[in-house]
Amino acid sequence: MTSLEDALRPAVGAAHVLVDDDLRAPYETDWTRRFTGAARCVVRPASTAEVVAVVRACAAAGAPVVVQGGNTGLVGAGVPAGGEVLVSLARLAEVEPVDAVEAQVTVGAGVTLEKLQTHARAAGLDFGVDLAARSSATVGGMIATNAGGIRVLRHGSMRAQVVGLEAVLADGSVLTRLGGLAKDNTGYDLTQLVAGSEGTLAIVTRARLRLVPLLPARAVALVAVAGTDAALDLLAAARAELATLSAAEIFYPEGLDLVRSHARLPAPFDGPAGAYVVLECAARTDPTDHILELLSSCKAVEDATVASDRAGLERLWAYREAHTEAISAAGVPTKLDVCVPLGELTALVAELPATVARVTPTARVIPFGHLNEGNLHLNVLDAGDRSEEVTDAVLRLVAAHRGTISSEHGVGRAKAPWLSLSRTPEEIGAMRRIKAALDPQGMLNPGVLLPG
Ligand code: 2HG
Ligand code: ZN
Repeated sequence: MTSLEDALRPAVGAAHVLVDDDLRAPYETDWTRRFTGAARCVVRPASTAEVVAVVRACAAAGAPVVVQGGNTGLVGAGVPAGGEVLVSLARLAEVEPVDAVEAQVTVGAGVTLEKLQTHARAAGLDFGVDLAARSSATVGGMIATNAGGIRVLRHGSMRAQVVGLEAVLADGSVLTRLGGLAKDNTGYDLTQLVAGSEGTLAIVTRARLRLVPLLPARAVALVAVAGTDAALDLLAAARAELATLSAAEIFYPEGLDLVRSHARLPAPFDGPAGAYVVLECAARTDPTDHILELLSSCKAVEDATVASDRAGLERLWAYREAHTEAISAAGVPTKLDVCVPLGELTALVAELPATVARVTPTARVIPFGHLNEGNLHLNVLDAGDRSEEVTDAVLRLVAAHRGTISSEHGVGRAKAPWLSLSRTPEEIGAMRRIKAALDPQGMLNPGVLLPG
């Protein structure tokens, strides 16, 4: 009798079935170091046909699989819970030539965001989603989680960029829809069903992506404001007056302190502020004047610094983008990623410290995120063994403010027990029926998204 590993070796090549502990290890712990589990083995297919062979072999052996892209996920969806075959899509890294007329491109699931951006820009276009993990995050994982990032304000989330995909179902059959037609009303939208399904319905192997105009002239303002309310006043003015607005982000003094000591950055302003907003404009020609005009007329602005050269843009963005790394350097955070209506944001931020302190006085919350969407990343440090209780308390607070328990990182294993705070029993029932229809054996990413 042959083992599953013996069936996998001819499917992908013996060098790409990793069984030894030290070879598997880099794939088995997530970026935050919070989620970790032993894989039965790691398999690295290089084509859709190889993914099909892997899925068929695993299905025949009754072996569940967990799918991994760049391993930058933050909800424990891309690392094993224990014993699954880990399918890494990193080798599906082919990029096809940009179709300039359609403004589309077809790429493999393992292509990193950075490679996609470079490829699109070389053709005079750009990709609509951008995020801090760009050098590692891959297209397949970004589709699976419906990733958001800093340009949702201008171009929408990942789903809005995906015009078609190729994906392998749990029985090894392949959905191929890479034609990229702008209009196509021929039944269920399987592409959008798979997008955001966190690897539970199908394994994305290739994607047809929409591209956007390249806007090479950018101006960024880092603005000190009194607090969340003032940040929202500034956002309202920016939305009303800046046709070129491409990002509006927020962070607070707690995060700034961590970032400054981790990245050794100077204080951006002479005095302290209640909150900090990053506004970015992007256009064909320098949009600095637009930003300066807004800053001089908006009463919420207490202090501001503006840049439009490459080094200056990087310097100002670093205060916001270095949050994740700075927080991780300070400990293993409990990561929450929530979204509330903008009218609830001030109350949520104000109530967070007491909510967390009621669970454990040692814990501290570092909020930051995407102001335009009301999407806050709530990173909790020093929760000790009370991480679950902190999660429960904060997610209930968010639900009470009409928010969602997952905004752009996905539900994964981390948030699955709280799914009912954001979705009705009827919705969860419908999701379960779809899952059962497409993956009756429960092969793909078990335990992810749908509570067990
Ligand atoms: C970001 O916006 C990412 O920087 C990561 O979504 C958020 O580390 C986090 O919690
Ligand atoms: Zn984010």
